[in-house]
Amino acid sequence: MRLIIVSVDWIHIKTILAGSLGLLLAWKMASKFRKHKHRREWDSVGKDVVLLHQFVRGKTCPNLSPYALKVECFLRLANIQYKVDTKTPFGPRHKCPWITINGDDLGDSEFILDELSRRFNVDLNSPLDTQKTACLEALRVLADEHLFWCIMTWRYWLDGCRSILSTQDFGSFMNFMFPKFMVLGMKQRSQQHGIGLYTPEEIYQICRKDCDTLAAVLGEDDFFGGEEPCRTDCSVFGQLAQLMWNAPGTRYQALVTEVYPSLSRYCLRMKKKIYPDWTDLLLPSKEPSN
Ligand SMILES: N[C@@H](CCC(=O)N[C@@H](CS)C(=O)NCC(=O)O)C(=O)O
Repeated sequence: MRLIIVSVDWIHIKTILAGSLGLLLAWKMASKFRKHKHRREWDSVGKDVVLLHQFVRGKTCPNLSPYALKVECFLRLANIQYKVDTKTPFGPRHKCPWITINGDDLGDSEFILDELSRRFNVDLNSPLDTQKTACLEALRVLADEHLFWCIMTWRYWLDGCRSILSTQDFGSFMNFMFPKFMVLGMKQRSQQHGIGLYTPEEIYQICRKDCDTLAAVLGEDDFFGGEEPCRTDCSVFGQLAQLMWNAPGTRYQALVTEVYPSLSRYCLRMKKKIYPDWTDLLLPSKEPSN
């Protein structure tokens, strides 16, 4: 009798193992097939056409990722033909944005701008002298690597994702789930980074100081590049646009609209110059947009 039970159990185990293996194989084949399908789609955009992989458009600003806006601004300023994919926003290093060009996948906004400048022989900083270019590179680092952390720490942790959800259209399931993993995730990441060890007031003051610096460097100029936007403008605009359009009714938005109004005028100037189709790009919204 005991022997029969043992052999029946063994049959069960074998069936379960075979089933799991079958499922694993099917899943692997499906993901391989999906990758091939994506690859075919990505490579079909045409020679020298950039495919920009990024998050879906928002209701008040074309993207919630400052780096996606940065790359898109660059593509537009450099007159590089591009298309947008929002189905696969995460690429190399699991970051957004990334691009595909002529079959090559490239990640990291700064590396992307370097590579596109090389391939298309464009230099948005060409009118600037070496010293000005170097100072603007320092400002770019302030925007991409410092201001970014203030904004993200506030947006996803301190603000509990409230403002950002009001400017996006994620659907009710994601509206419910998003804060559940983002708040804790951002808290951990910003604490590991260091900025999350400050109080909310200190983080606001750090953000304010960055805006103070940006406003001082901009001065009376139209753009950071002077009369025309340069490469740094893409980075700075990407970050400031998050305060201007993706933080409605908050003191973070007021940093550009009230404390440093020259920055909101700058954002509007960039919007007008680079995004004449801004409103068409946005998702339908009941909120009035600037
Ligand atoms: N240094 C990267 C940063 C990109 C980045 O951090 N993107 C964010 C979205 S704004 C992202 O993908 N975050 C997902 C994650 O870090 O897990 C760049 O310049 O592209």
